[in-house]
Amino acid sequence: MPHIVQVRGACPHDCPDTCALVTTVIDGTATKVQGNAEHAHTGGVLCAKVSKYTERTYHAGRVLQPLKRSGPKGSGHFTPVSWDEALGDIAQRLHGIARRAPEAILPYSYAGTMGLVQSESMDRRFFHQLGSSLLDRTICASAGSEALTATYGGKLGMRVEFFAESKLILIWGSNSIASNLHFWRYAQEAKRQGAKLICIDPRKSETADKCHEHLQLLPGTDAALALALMHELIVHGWLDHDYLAQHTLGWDALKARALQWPPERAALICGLTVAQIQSLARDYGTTRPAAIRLNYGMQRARGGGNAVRAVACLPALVGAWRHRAGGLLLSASGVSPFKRASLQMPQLLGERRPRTLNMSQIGDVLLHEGDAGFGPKVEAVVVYNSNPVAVAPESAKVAAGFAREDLFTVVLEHFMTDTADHADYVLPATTQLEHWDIHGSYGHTDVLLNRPAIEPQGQARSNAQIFRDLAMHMARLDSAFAAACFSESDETLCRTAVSGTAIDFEVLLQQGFAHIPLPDAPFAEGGFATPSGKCEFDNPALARLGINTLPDYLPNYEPPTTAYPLAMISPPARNFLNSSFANVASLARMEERPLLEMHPDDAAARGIADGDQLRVFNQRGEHVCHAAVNGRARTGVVVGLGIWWRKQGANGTNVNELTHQQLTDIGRAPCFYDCAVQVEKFKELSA
Ligand SMILES: Nc1nc2c(c(=O)[nH]1)N[C@H]1C(S)=C(S)[C@@H](COP(=O)(O)OP(=O)(O)OC[C@H]3O[C@@H](n4cnc5c(=O)[nH]c(N)nc54)[C@H](O)[C@@H]3O)O[C@H]1N2
Ligand SMILES: Nc1nc2c(c(=O)[nH]1)N[C@H]1C(S)=C(S)[C@@H](COP(=O)(O)OP(=O)(O)OC[C@H]3O[C@@H](n4cnc5c(=O)[nH]c(N)nc54)[C@H](O)[C@@H]3O)O[C@H]1N2
Ligand code: SF4
Ligand SMILES: [Mo]
Repeated sequence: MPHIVQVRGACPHDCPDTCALVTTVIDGTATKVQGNAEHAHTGGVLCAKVSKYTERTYHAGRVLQPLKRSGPKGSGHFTPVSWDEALGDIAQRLHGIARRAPEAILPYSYAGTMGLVQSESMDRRFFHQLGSSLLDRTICASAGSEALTATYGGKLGMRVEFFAESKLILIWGSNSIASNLHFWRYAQEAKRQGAKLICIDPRKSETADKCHEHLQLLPGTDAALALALMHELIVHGWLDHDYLAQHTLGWDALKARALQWPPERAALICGLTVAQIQSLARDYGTTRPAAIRLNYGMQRARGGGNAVRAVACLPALVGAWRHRAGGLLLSASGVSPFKRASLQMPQLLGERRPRTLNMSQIGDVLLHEGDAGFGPKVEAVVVYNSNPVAVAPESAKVAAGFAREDLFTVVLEHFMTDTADHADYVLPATTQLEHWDIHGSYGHTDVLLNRPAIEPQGQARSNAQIFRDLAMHMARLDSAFAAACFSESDETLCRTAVSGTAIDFEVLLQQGFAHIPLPDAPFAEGGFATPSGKCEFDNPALARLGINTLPDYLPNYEPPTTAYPLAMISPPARNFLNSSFANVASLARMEERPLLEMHPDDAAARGIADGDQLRVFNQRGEHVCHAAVNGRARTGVVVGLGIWWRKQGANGTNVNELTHQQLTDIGRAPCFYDCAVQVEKFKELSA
């Protein structure tokens, strides 16, 4: 008789849905991964990517033993070594640098797994004790997070389930069907109940296809649109004066600003018609309850933070917050009860205050020679849960930085990514099926527990285990690493994350998820988390950033020019998760090959037809891929769906060869979608 068990878990990926998983294990082998039907937000449904999680877990390309570089940097030549040899050598190297200049060591991690244990617990303790540089984790969400916090006082918003009761939903800067599928299920429910769905996106996305209306604005112009909507709400009297008076700060100033934004002005900037803007304003001003699902699309341009602020003001103008199905959701992760400080132990820093380096400028950071302002040159990088050579902007510089022969690089990975290729040591990490973890979510408000379903594959160890083991090797050189906090198990860390909170670990053990107790409508009676307790239209604290304290429209860094007349955006492909899954054959087949979507007019003007190989380039570099003249791009905009690995590209590049390292107005985040390019038919390489 085969031994069959079902193990409850959580999807680890950087996705707002944080699904509850059930893995079927037969005689120690995971045979399928499904959605947990008992978890309401998951509803038993997973996306195509994670339905293939066993394909990823048992992939022939898994790194299953520690590897040491045996060829030139970046050549991808490695020799297997024992854990003891790898960790002993890494400890020696890091200790040697730390004795001279601890800040010359840089941890680099993001959300390859979102679990608290495998992404922000033992690793942070280790680096805090070491005194290495701190990392400003800005690559995804900080523009919007800080903008939302400047307006509402935290990452707070509607509960996602109540979108199902809305009568109007603006899906603004989000391709929900691709990147937030479980929100889309609530939106569809609303649609069935008669709600109108409007998508605001420069690309005719899969989501735009399914909405009643689509406003195909130019990238980076959302603040202008939001200000014009305010203009219309004011001139037509579609305002909730009582809500404005009681629960907002700075209305007179915002009103004066918005009155400078008639739809005619915004229409020119946004590339929309006046009628489109007026019609959107009418819908928003006259439909109750009205909800906005605001997402990351608009944040990845110079004015991304201001754009989020402008949109985030809208619900207060019309009093949408009064109803639980009205308001706005960007992220509600601010309600998370986790004991992050207990996991990360910043007190291990003692008196030390290391510098903070911005992950979104890793290219420049690694190429910096060091000086009084910057501090010491970076001599060692430890990368985990991230693939910076593929995902960080201006990748020629990132790759050149990682190719430095004098840089000591350790990469904890599942696969030989573009980044792992550049390592001195690659250490095999476990996948979500092989380790414990605990998860919050940025798209719903439940907490999930992930239990290991199978044994670690090969010699893989969990990230937390690797940092525990590294601490043990360090302890031979520096006794501070012998402290008890460096030996707590993954399961203990899961418990620590919720101990003393409203979340009962026993409930997590039993059902795999637990609800955070919350009111239905967060701001029905005001009660914003800002210092004033109000929705802060005007926030004087923003003056320190050198920006206007009221929401404003900031033009892109790279407006189209004669040399580079096309605006390139590069949102995620539906079947990849950032650069994860690009190596899973069945999913890569669905995405076919690296593509650039073009409008028929822009393609024809360059003699390009659907399927042609092309060269997309600017002053930073070039990327060779194929044209998709598929009706999704508007004139003046091209779309390079990501994120393919560089080594999958015809000329060894991906879209980030073209992006730059300038930062957003708020949040120090990258401007992936603020990027001017030119395109021409490619002549030399063949497919
Ligand atoms: N399948 C899949 N799901 C994912 C991911 C993935 O890679 N694949 N990535 C995950 C991660 S890390 C994140 S951060 C989220 C991101 O997912 P979203 O929050 O949905 O953000 P993006 O995919 O960056 O962009 C969403 C939409 O915004 C549009 N857009 C681009 N520029 C602008 C603009 O200036 N204004 C407006 N209004 N829209 C614009 C894009 O065309 C795109 O259709 O998704 C997560 N989910
Ligand atoms: N041009 C362009 N660039 C972008 C974006 C864009 O829209 N356009 N999106 C940006 C955004 S929103 C984000 S969030 C970033 C994402 O960038 P990253 O956070 O780097 O995300 P991934 O590319 O998915 O890489 C995560 C890596 O972590 C590994 N991993 C997963 N789980 C574990 C684990 O438990 N242990 C270890 N050691 N490794 C693990 C995976 O194998 C994978 O290689 O990319 C950004 N880059
Ligand atoms: S990637 Fe997102 S939609 Fe897919 S299983 Fe994970 S949480 Fe759910
Ligand atoms: Mo992201």
